[in-house]
This record gives sequence, structure tokens and C-alpha cells, in this order.
Amino acid sequence: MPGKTKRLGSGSSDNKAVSRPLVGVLGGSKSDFPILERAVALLHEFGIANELIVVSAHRTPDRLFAYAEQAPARGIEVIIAGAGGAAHLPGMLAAKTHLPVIGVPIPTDNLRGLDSLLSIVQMPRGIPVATVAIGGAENAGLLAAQILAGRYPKIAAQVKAFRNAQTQTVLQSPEAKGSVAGLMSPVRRRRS
Ligand code: RP5
Repeated sequence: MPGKTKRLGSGSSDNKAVSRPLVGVLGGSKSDFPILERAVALLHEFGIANELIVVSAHRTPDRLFAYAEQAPARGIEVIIAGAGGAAHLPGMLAAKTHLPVIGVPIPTDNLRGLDSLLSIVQMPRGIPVATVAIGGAENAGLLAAQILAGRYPKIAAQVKAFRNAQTQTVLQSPEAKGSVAGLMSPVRRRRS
């Protein structure tokens, strides 16, 4: 499973065949890419093929519909969508496909991403969007990997290894050693 990223612009000539990406990473604007590239980096680390594309809910609505409708047949299994401001992209994608959609609220100048967060997280009943923190694209990549882990044992092993390494990094740091070593033993309560 090659972990390559195809970067596709908004022009139709760019929209050539890709090597079966499993995750679509969509940004409402190219200006969202610096945040979304953190999701791409995580997917790369796990060797998960993906594509990074501009799809705007308000500037290219037809492209949004086409992407959502064609994604399952193209082999896409999870969509990560980042947008800022009045951020309709994740919700509209979720409305147009049964694939799981992970929303990434993009930080904004005026409201520091609170606008993006509320636009994405407050989906009405019936069409869920799994929303990560403002700018939390790495977690979006991780969540996509965890969704895929149910079907791909190799990805499941990578998720476990990632978590184990993360835990060890904390435990091996100088701050974690010393006076709190006793915390490593689980506390057992006595039955009365
Ligand atoms: C949204 O508007 C995009 O997701 C982006 O976060 C924001 C600003 O877009 P640009 O004006 O930088 O293209 O659609």
C-alpha cells in the first residue's frame, strides 16, 4: 500500500487517475494546505495512500458533489475535510456520501477558528461529521488511520505502535522519572 500523496489543484486537467488513494484530504482553499499537510504527513508515516485536493463548498459546489459521489467507486474510504470561516465543506460532503467525514476547523484571522469549529461541529441530527480540534489535522490523520485499522491489520499494528512509542516518549522523558515512579503501579482498592 503506497503512502503517496497526489496533490490535485482546482483545474480539471489535474484530475488524472491516482494510485488508489484510501483517504481524500480536501481543503476549501489552498490556504488551508499548511494545516492539512499535518494530516498528510501522518498518513505518509503510516503508509496510507491519500490525495490532497482543493474543493470549495461555495466556490466549486459542483466539484464538491462530484467528488462525494465518485469517492466510493474510486476506492476512497475516509474523507478529511478542512475549511475555515463559515465552513460548509465537511457537512456538505457528509450529506453527499456515506463515507466517514472528519472535519478539521481551520484557524481564521478574525475569530481564531471558533467560526470554523462551530460551523463544522454543530451538525444537525442525521448527518455526522467527526470534528477534531481547531487546526487538529494530525488527529484527523490518526482518526482516519483508526477507522481504516478495522479493515487493514497492518494499519492497526501501526496505530498500536504509534501509541506505544508516544507513551514511551513520555515515560522515558526526565520529567516522568523520579518522584512519581509509584504512579506506574495500578492502585487496587480493598473490598470491605
Ligand atoms: C474557506 O475560506 C477556506 O477553507 C479557507 O479556510 C477560507 C479562506 O480562503 P481563501 O480566501 O484563503 O481562499 O473557504
